[in-house]
Amino acid sequence: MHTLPRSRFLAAAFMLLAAFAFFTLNVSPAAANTSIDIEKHTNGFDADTPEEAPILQVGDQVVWEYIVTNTGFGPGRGLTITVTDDQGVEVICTIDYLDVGETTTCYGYGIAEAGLYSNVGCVEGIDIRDGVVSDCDPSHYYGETPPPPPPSGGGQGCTPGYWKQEHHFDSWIGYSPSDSFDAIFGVSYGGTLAEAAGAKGGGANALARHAVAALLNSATGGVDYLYSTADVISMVQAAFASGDFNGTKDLFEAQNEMGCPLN
Ligand SMILES: [Ca+2]
Repeated sequence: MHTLPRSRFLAAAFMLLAAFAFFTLNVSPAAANTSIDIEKHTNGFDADTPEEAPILQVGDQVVWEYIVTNTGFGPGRGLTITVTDDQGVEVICTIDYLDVGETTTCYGYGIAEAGLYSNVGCVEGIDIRDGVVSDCDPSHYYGETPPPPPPSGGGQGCTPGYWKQEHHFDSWIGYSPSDSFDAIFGVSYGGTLAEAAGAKGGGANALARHAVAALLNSATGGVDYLYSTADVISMVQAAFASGDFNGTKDLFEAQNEMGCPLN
């Protein structure tokens, strides 16, 4: 068996190492450049930090973009690229092939939740030659709870004198001049709504005409009326039950004379 002197063996081993290093560093320069990039956006904002988070209203649609760029990865032999989201957002993405220098965008969808929301999109590429490369990028939004709608302040009302006129009957919404007053309000008074609107005198008659005006003011979208239709009906029922017509009449009258926006 032929054996090399120890010094020649070491020299050969060194040559092999040098050759390996040469091939690793020079013959496969692509390995050093291998990379893939992902930029994740929320509703168009990169928003990498919480400070950059766009403000959304709770319930708004959220669109996440996962923008993947092949910045120098793989010749494409057995290339696979997958995109995931750390919060479990379903990433809609089909990357059959992504050449070096090419970019594609994947999408995820959600509904804005309250408070600061953060998720991270990650891409992983696997190639026969280059192995595994990956990149991750976060984005944020802040979900703001919309303020409740301001309570209807009222401030408008049309008078019985307006509503009783026949040429204003086209402003009646939801009720007809010929409807029975008693059927609508659930009381015993008599006559139609139109007759009640034109009733003269005090007591029950004064309440009846203002009740009809209040009812019609509450039912039309054209008048910003203080009371709802349900309020008006229950107030009328309470007045008839108690016999105190004047107190309720005064309340309606104050609102019915606030100013009529209808023509
Ligand atoms: Ca980002």
